[in-house]
Amino acid sequence: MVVHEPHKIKTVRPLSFPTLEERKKLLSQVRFNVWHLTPTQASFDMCSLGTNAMSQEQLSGQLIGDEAYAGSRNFETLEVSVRGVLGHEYVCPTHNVLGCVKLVTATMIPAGSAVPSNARSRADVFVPLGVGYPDVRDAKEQVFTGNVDLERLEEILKGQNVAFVGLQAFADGQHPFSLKNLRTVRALAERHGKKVVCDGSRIIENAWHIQRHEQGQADRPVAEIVRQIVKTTDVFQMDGAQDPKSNTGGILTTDHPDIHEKFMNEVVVYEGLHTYGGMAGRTMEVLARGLAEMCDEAEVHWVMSQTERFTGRLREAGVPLERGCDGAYIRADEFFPQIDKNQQDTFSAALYLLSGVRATASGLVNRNRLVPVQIPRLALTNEQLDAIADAIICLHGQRDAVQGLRSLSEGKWRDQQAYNWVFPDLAPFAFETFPYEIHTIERVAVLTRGQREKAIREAGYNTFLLRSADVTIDLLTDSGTSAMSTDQWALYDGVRASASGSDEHHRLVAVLRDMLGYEHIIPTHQGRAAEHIMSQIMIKKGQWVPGNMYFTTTKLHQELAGGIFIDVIVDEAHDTRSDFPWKGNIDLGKLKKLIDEKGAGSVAYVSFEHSVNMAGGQPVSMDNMKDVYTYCRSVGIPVFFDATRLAENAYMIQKKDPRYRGVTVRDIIREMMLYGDGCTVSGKKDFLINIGGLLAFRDNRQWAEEAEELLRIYEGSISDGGLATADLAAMARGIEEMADDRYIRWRVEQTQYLGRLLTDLDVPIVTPPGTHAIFLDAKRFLPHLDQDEFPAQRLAAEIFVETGVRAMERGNVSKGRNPETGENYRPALELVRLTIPRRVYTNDHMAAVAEGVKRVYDRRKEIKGLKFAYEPAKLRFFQGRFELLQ
Ligand code: P70
Repeated sequence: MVVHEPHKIKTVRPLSFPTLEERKKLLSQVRFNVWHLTPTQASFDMCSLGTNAMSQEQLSGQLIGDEAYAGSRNFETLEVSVRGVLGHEYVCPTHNVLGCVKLVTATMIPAGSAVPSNARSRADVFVPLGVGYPDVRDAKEQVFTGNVDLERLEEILKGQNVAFVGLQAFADGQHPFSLKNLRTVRALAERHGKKVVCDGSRIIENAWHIQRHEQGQADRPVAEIVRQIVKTTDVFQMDGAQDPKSNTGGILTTDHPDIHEKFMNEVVVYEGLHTYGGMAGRTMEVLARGLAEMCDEAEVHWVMSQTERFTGRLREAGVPLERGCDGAYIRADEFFPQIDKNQQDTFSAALYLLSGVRATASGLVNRNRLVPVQIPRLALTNEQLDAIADAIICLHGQRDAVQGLRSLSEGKWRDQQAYNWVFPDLAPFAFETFPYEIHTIERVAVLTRGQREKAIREAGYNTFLLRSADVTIDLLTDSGTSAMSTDQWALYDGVRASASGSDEHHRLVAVLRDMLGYEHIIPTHQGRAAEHIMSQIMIKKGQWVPGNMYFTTTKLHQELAGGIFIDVIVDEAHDTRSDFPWKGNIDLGKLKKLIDEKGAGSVAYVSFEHSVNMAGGQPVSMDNMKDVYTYCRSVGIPVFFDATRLAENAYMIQKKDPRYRGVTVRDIIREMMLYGDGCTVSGKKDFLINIGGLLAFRDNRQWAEEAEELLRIYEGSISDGGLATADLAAMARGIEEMADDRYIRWRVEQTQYLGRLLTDLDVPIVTPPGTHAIFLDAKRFLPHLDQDEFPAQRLAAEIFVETGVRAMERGNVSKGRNPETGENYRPALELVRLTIPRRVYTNDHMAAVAEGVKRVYDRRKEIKGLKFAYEPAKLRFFQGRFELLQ
């Protein structure tokens, strides 16, 4: 079974991909020490400290810091989390783990004493303070390499003046201990009257290793193992920026009231008061929520599976590395055997030069020979990690071409190093991945099959009536379901709201004029509002409205205005097996015939949809837009686009029309829009927003004025169309983002990927795959069912039961009954739509969807049809309920 994230993406942060020339320039600016680069100068920044994606619940904690100096509520939340998750009674907050170390040093390490430890990384701190720091790690142990050599510890306990035994969970990021060893160490320390102090910043990774590899632990949840580890120590400390996924903060916990008392008395000297300890109130809240979430079994397994996959891929390719709890720790000296100095920083510089990936050693210069390539928790997809591994493998293949960095000045710490370098001539490497990192996630439901059967039965076998909370992967629609970017959020939050003119409105107008080349920009609250106004001002009763296949809301408003919709799409659009690349095209012959027959005066306008939804997300060619417009201009009929999915259509032109291969999507959009007189848009799709729409006209002032007249009555003011000012801000930014070539390519190619997976599995789908959705052909999927047994409706329900994936019926149920005959329409297309939200799901989700649909396909013969239990008169697909046919 395909493993996928137990969550979906809530907010994305755009990545930057500097060119080779930019990378060369930046490298020389930082004297070839990548430590000094910034994340926006890198493609991927491989560091796991404070870089994790949060859950939306955790992020929301950021907004409820009470920021009280004393007795803050956030501290109380933190206490509850610590007691609940870690099991210790007392907690002392600190600004980060160094704050913990400082308090422990001040209160628990008398001058001249030593701290035997299984970790080396704290030598940076202890050695300068004059604390003895003997290594007691068991070098012979193979699996639990962080275990303590008990004989050696006993020797030290007897011989030296020991302050306490200092342990680290997953010591130095590479060495986990076992529960058994930990318990023995504690007993040994106790016999010598010493305490055990443990840094558990990476306790989750250690607990996972115990569950995986220690005898008798396989069936225990991570949460239980975590608690047991903590309870086995006397003092436990954590860096908030590690497992609790905060951006900073620290905690020091214990069950000993006397030790806690000492911490409280010291914390005021170094950190802050004992109820905030150098953390902002919001940080305590984020940390507390992160603690409460960090043992989530599904999340732990997902994070660890990513680490295993990443290191496995590198190891298989022969890259010399050590296991890291959070990534691969590259053995730089073995990576570059021909180089005798500065191998670590040479690796960092060469990897950045090749790919823009930043990975760097930190701390003291001569600590070890490793470069950690750490995975920020939950922030990257497997597709990205595979590509990052490939960059390292690609560098490894060209390692002989790399010369070592030459030191200009040598310091004690890594950030003090500066070098000279001769750029190696490397074969180029380019990323073709999801161009974002994950900023926030939302957990998804994981139900048992039995629970899903119950849920769909209660929903009357109608996926519209399912609760979102019961859905694992929601492919009902791409409408309003996009993940916003951090840039959109920043503008959204920074807005100055207004019920009249606003800066955001001006900005939106400017962005749209530039993107579309249209003069008159009228925001609406969503697409159907724009369709309503467009239809009302442009259609006279009894006029024809030819279009390339209908869309439900569009057609409805044309009819409400007294128009008659007529379909003039090419015939190929109705053939689910045709491979014609431009199935969204208007058949110019059909259009001319209509106008010849009815006369130009009886046609209101041509309704021209980009990337035609009901045909399967099928694009229109540039030539077709040009031809239709040329003809319509000659007979005086306006052309209005439904430009809801204009960027997706533009990408298809870039991909399939060789003349546009090198042209940016932005320029293609602008040319497309030239061949029309105006447009309506549901902004909830390509505009990357959760609400919003648009009505626009190229240059006809009179239409615009008439539209604004209706806008004021039905929608809101002419400067907001009924949208919040904040939504205008998000929309303006979303429009810029939709035309980013990397984004739109990834977006449409993800849909194509799902299509390919399904065709490779012989599942019948509409070909070629569209831009926003894959349509399953229910007639071919369930050929034994009559169309009045609603095969698409049943198939959508069955897919939910099998996989937790929610799809949408687009067939006999949606089309309804013929009011004259009372019979079902039995349309040519009987489809199930798997619609892909933008920036929300990863390719692993897509693979899981394909695999699940295939399982349904394999048992298709046992699937029976449905009959209505309740059938509403209008738009019956929304509220209708069904029963299984026996
Ligand atoms: C979908 C959504 C909306 C849509 C569209 C095109 C090409 C206009 C609109 C309306 C939502 C939907 C709507 C009706 C029935 C089922 C689903 N399509 N033009 O899932 O825009 O929703 O903003 O008013 O696709 O396909 P709006």
